[in-house]
Amino acid sequence: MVNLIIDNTRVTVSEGATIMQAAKSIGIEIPHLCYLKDLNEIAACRVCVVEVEGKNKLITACNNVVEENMVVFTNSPKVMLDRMRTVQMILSQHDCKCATCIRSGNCSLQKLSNDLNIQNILYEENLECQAWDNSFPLIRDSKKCIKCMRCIQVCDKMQSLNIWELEGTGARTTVNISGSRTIAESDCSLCGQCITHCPVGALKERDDTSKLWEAIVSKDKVVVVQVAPAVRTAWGEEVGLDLQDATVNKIFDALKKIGVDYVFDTAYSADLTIMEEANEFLDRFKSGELEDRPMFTSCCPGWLRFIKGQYPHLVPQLSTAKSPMQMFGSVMKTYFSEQIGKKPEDIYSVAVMPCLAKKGEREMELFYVEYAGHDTDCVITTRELVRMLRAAHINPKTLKDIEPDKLFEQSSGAGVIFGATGGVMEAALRTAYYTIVGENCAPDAFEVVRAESQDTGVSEASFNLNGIDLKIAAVSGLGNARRLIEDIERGDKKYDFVEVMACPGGCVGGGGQPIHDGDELAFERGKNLYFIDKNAQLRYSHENEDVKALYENYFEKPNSHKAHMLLHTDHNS
Ligand code: HC0
Ligand code: SF4
Repeated sequence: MVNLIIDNTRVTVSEGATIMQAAKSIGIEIPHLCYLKDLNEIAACRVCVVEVEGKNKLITACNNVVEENMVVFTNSPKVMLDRMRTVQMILSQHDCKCATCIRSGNCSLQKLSNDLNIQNILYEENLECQAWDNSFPLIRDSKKCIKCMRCIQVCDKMQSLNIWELEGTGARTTVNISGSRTIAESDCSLCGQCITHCPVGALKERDDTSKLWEAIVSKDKVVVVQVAPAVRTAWGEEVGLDLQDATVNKIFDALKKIGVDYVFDTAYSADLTIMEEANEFLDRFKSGELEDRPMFTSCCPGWLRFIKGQYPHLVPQLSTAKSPMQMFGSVMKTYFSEQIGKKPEDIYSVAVMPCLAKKGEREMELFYVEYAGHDTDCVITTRELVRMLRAAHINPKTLKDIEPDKLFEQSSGAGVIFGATGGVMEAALRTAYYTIVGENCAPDAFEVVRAESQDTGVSEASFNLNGIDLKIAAVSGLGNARRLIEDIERGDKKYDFVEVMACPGGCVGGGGQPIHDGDELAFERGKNLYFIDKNAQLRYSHENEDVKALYENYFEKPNSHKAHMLLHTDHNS
């Protein structure tokens, strides 16, 4: 252990701890912009400088380790003056139009300059504006970039995709797409992790809220909205509701209040997906098709972009099931439109998702059905939903819990846990067990596939179901997925069924979720989905009465010809 004094307080920490960690252990948050634990410890911004007795120069707290008997000052006049000058230099190269910035109120640079009482920008440089394709779901504003390098490190180290690189030198240094490509030409998975780790407004999602407002205003459109599992556990963070109050049922009420016609829970179509995917898995498993390589889940569009770009030869291993979002869109434009006496093209199908890649997924031609347009017409993120509610001055405290609309009212806890890593696998195993054994397993029989933290990013397990041995894995984060695939390809690992989610922790940690600079909330949010599952009346997808009715009235049975036409897809095309 190492003993030192920080701001006149004695502190004892483990050897190798940084000054920043030591200060944090006694409740002192040293300001910083670029630091991200284990990802970005390069002291690029120099905001975290501290004074150390006996040293002439200030040193950075994020990457200097503690020494025995060190005496550190984090807020001496010398430190604060230096920090102020540094922030003024950063502001001189930053587009400070806060009133129209998406991150206003949630910007680390804005907070820091307010805290340091900076009221003037001393030098204003002519900022260069890089060209950008604003039709792409991920948008970068080079004038707001503060060159903290977080996006580069997150994309390289966490997602293993190396989309960003540093270009230019000196004051002209900036971040751009690597290899002189445009973002659309790059292999970007659209996971959005670079956005949620950006301390300012340099990266953001394409805002699609005006399209949705137009559809709501239009008299010709019936606006039908589905809300994804992971949205319910995060939207409250943005509107100031406690976890137990921030229900999906209040989101339904809010959507109705802004003029939406029908509201549904994507957890319903997650149950439908399980019926298709679990049966597909058992068919492919029994046929011997999975002897060499596993079947991979297909519901995470960031993962789909990744496998198609990085491992195209593995695409045939994907489940052919569309994602719950796309299945619901397809059902809305066919069965549902028939039931309410409308034409498919009259339906405007919207999905509220924690995810940017879902914006890309809805545009993929492979989901396009000529007569009805795309399965999903518009995807907005959790952040966009909250912005819409704010614009409509909806007071979250006045919202009531209302049920989803008729035909698709029921959903199971198995559908809800789709939003957390391992959830799709666990839900599928509950139904696969029933199909093989003929009775239900205990609802938590497969809880070992749940992940408590991102320590390894992979959960694996083996089960014997009535004499059938199954080896499965669930992985989140694309860097972890790449390591797992390499293990499989080398023959070091063998699985029958693998779930992959692009974002650490699964959709709960999605790139469209509320941003809390530096705090990773994915696993806390995931626990909430498991809590909802535990308290749900229905815990098995195959017991969903509204899903059963859809088969009776429309699809006949899982994997029927009609189900294949509308609920499955060919990922090779
Ligand atoms: Fe997900 Fe989904 S679980 S991908 O993370 O499968 O975005 O929440 O909606 O489609 O259900 C996201 C979340 C979904 C889909 C579901 C799946
Ligand atoms: Fe990299 Fe994901 Fe950002 Fe794309 S969205 S650049 S893959 S971190």
